[in-house]
Amino acid sequence: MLYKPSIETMPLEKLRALQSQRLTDLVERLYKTVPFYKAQFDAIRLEPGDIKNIDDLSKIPFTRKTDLRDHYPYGLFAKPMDQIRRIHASSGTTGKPTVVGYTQNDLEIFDEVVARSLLAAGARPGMKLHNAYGYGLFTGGLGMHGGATRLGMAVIPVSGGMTERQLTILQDFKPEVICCTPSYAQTLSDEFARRGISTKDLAVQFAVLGAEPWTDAIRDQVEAGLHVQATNIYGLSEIIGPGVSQEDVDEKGTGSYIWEDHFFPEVVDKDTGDPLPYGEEGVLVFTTLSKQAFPLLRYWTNDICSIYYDHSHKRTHIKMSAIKGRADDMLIIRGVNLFHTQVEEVIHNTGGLSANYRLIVEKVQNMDQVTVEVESDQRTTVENENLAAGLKSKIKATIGLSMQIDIKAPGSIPRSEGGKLGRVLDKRNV
Ligand code: DLL
Repeated sequence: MLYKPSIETMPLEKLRALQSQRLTDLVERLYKTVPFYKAQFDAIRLEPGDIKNIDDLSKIPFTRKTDLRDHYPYGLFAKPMDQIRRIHASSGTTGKPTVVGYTQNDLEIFDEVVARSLLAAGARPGMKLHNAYGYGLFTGGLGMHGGATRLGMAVIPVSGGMTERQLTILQDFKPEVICCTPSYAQTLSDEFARRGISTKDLAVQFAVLGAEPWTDAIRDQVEAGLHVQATNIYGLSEIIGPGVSQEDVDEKGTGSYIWEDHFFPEVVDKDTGDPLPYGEEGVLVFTTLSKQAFPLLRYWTNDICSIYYDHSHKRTHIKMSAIKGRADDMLIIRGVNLFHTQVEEVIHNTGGLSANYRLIVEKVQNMDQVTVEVESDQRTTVENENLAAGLKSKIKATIGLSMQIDIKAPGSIPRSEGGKLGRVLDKRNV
């Protein structure tokens, strides 16, 4: 490994000691500088000195998105504005954006975790990165940019959108690595195919995909379509941006390493908030151990996954499973909980279907009805009918819900234009 092997392979006891030290320092600091945290502690008569090591973390209350909104824009900053060097924001589905800030030291941590992530994804110093994450308030563009520069790559700051230009740059500038959302990687791959351009001669070898949930269905399509090895990068603005966790290119499908020297994860029960054992699925909660400007204690991400140690692999850091969805994006269909990624997995296991799909949810005679629109290039009606019947029965058998299947011609389902793609159209409440 080229980058900081001492940290990524640190024995667990040493990692715990480092985390405990960082947590106790952080708690002292936050109690003094952020009135919200002082009030949180005082309300339950918790004192900074009660937090002696990382095992005491669960004594601390959660911080939620609503707390961030209530202190909009800068109320949770732990450093004065003259020490802030960058501000990002993420737009939620409702209301005001969430505003986050970074000191110079925070930006260095950001660069470091993204550099680690790129390296794990297969990138090496001297390679070129086609960066198709959006630049701007979104953390994706500038976050990947800084980390790639730190690693010693040449960044091509393409940003999102303008697909035609992306294709030209991929062909002519010869980047070895691309990063974008998985749905946009699908768009790029489809566009090459539509124009009859072979991707075999492209220089690109690695795709670093994240910012939205995705499964092996999309991985297979992108890997075949662009001739790359595709890995998952996860992160959120509140914690730092991209680079909270990353899948290793040699360990695809086994989860993403969380850089837990900086971001301490817990998975908790979505109803009770009780910490869950490793391997159980629940809500991911993070404590930022080393950030200065915008540190968070036990931040409730709303993302659903599990965390576990996997000692058969390269690093000692904990892994997280692919995100199934966000707790607030979970559909409830006739009483059954459903994430769109579950349907994506079944599509993947059915064969003959592309991973371009969306779910339309409606009320029909007061009953929830889900229609799966999915593309296939099978031509005859009979073939399409067979595919639809196969998918329908697999969905019923694995998810337990009856859904309508609508096989569509290639290119007829809306594509990502660079940003995050919504795969569900819920018409029930409009
Ligand atoms: O999406 C940061 C990012 C940029 C991550 C580029 C990866 C690549 P936000 O806009 O604040 O930040 O959105 C964060 O996106 O809580 C998840 O729900 C979702 N998300 C991010 N990465 C993944 C992923 C960026 N790999 C929210 N898989 C998070 C599933 C993801 N969901």
